Amino acid sequence: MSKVIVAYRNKEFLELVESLGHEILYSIFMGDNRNPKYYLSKGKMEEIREKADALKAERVIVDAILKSSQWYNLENSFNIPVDDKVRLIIDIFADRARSKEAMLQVEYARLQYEIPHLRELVHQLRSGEHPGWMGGGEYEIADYYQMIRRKMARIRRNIEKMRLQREERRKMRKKAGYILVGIAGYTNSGKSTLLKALSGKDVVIEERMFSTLSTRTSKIGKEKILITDTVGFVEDMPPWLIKAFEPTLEEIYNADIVLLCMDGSDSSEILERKMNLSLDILGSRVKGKIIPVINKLDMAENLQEKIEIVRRIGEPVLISAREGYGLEELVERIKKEMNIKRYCLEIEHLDGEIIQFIERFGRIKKIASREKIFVEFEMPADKLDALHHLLDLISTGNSEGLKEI
Ligand SMILES: Nc1nc2c(ncn2[C@@H]2O[C@H](COP(=O)(O)OP(=O)(O)OP(=O)(O)O)[C@@H](O)[C@H]2O)c(=O)[nH]1
Ligand SMILES: [Mg+2]
Repeated sequence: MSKVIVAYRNKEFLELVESLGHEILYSIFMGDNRNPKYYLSKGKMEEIREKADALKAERVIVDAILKSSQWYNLENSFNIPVDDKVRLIIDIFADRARSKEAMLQVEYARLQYEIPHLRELVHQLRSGEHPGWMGGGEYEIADYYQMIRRKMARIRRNIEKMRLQREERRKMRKKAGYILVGIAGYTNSGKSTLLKALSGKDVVIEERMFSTLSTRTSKIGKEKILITDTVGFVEDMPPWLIKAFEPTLEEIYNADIVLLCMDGSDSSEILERKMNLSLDILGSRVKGKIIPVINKLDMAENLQEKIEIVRRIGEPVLISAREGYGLEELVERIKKEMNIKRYCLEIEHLDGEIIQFIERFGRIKKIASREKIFVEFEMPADKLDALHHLLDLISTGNSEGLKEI
């Protein structure tokens, strides 16, 4: 990675830069003064140029979404590569991508990012400001541009294929009676830690942003619940970049329950900002219920204030995914939201079909046989009518032995 100079608006941006492994030689707060041609003000430009020379910086990173003309002007002025926030996020994604799907999505985003920059280069060449720049010049860039377009179309087809497979898989899981739970939230809020704590499986957890890009689905213990981890959110992600990861987010949009994981160790103000941002991204597309979860309780100060903020979207469940605190309550809450109830069935003869039905949609807790057979089980309440029907179909009056407990 590179030795960089960073112009930032938000301290969080420095973390983002460091999480990619860059060495920050110097950072400068941007303030509100802007020169539209460069985005940065003249004074800041001067300061950066001086520091870049003195410290031998290899790259300048700007906490903004630059117009391609601004990017071009900055590179020309500094004479070293300039990255904006979008470019940085794409680089981080590229670094973290492990699955084939994530790699394709990152590649797509990268190409999409390049297009306006290429247009800018062509524009500059045509206007004659840079005769002969890049050797072959204009035509070479035009060819390259066509190639990118073709490549993007190919990737899009591949991603669409994977999306359909994913949809099919989701349908099968639903048919098999699973409740689908998705974990959403800001990057580094502890989503993967939560998945691991609930499922006991190994997942990548790191003290850096965007450690997870692709989804991973696990079962919660013996419950009929499947839980999926997803890519984290961050401020200022342009809509097209979020769209590149849409197939992954579909796991969230189509889940029965979405756990909105929040970092309780953030200040109330930051927690609120991140919560609002997450809700903006999830928007109206979430079909299931959102359960707000405040994580990192072990490090949370002013908890009451944070609970009040989060109550706006629902009563939060308080957990520490790392310390394993509050996880049972969370599972209970999921069941409650799904209206999973506990029943007892008292029956003369337990038919295989009945067992199959209960196991498909619920979970048997206890079977005891005295004169009759007693089955205690949990099941979503909306399956009750169907079970009644099945019981009576097997033997009239059978369903009288079925009670909620
Ligand atoms: N103190 C404390 N730290 C936690 C807790 N849960 C997670 N962490 C830490 O928070 C950091 C991020 O955790 P991850 O689970 O990787 O976060 P994530 O939301 O999956 O992040 P991305 O995949 O980057 O979006 C790690 O260093 C975890 O150890 C917790 O309950 N308490
Ligand atoms: Mg993760």
